[in-house]
Amino acid sequence: MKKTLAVLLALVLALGLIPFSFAENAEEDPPKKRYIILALETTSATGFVSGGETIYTASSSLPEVKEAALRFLSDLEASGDENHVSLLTFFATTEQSDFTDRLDDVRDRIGLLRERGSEIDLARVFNKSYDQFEKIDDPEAEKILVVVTTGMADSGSTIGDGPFDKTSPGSEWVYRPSQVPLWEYANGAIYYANRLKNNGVRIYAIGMFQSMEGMPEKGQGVATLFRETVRYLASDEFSYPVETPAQLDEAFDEVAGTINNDGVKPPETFLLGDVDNNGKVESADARLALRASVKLEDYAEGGRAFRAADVNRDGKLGSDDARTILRVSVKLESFA
Ligand SMILES: [Ca+2]
Ligand SMILES: [Ca+2]
Repeated sequence: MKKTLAVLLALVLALGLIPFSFAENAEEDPPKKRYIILALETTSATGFVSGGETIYTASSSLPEVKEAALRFLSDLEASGDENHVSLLTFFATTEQSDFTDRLDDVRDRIGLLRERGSEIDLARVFNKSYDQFEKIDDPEAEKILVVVTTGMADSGSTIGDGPFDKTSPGSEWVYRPSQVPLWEYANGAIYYANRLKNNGVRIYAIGMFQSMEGMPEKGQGVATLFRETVRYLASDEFSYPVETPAQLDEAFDEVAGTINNDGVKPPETFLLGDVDNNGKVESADARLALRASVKLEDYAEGGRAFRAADVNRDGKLGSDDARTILRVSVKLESFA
């Protein structure tokens, strides 16, 4: 038996596909139909000036975001549901593609993204998404916005009323050219995000805070403002703060896992052996685990995918993990 499995694993790795499929649950739910806008901030570095001096420069995370977004699309595909995705990129303005179920087209667009702009009109993201969702006339379809943002807004709509005011953390920070406090822009974005939610759109917000990691004491208030903004933008508990690059993949994985699970956060953040996070342990997971064991997949240590793949929990991803996952997927074994 051992030998057969080794040969099968080798085949799987060599061909990149499963030569035959194993019988799965015959009773499957009918595929769900979802419209998903994936909104990515493309701004380059942002300088923070206090007392005439630049105290901190937050660098762009676009390269990491692109990579994680590509994985997010693969995670979505794992569900087998009907996903229509529109890519929206934003800085002082927005660019948006039509909804398409050809996710390869979306991948191509993501691949071409470059850092652009320095000002950020966050309210516009929600306004434009509102218009885009208005075009969908299928009342049954689920509408989802996944926004990846630093939580910063310094252009576009400003509103005095909202969750933030003169007493909020970081309220002394203004956008220099306009002298408008940043919290007024934040209120503007939150206002339009709420309008979207009230129209039945679920908003997942991934907060890119790793670029604020080295912010000195003086700037901590404004960093708090950005963090809180992301929480307000998201629907209920669907905000995902990212503090380290490795957490970015995790956040995208969790969002995809929750979307695939019809908007319900899976009780466990991962299922042992379910490397691709589609809720099932299948031969595809064994393939990913095997690829990870030879460094063809790069899973951050301690991350969700890593923990799901390390089924013998020895802190390493080896071919033995892949083998166990394959055996479990065909019910020759179960996890201890
Ligand atoms: Ca799986
Ligand atoms: Ca292991």
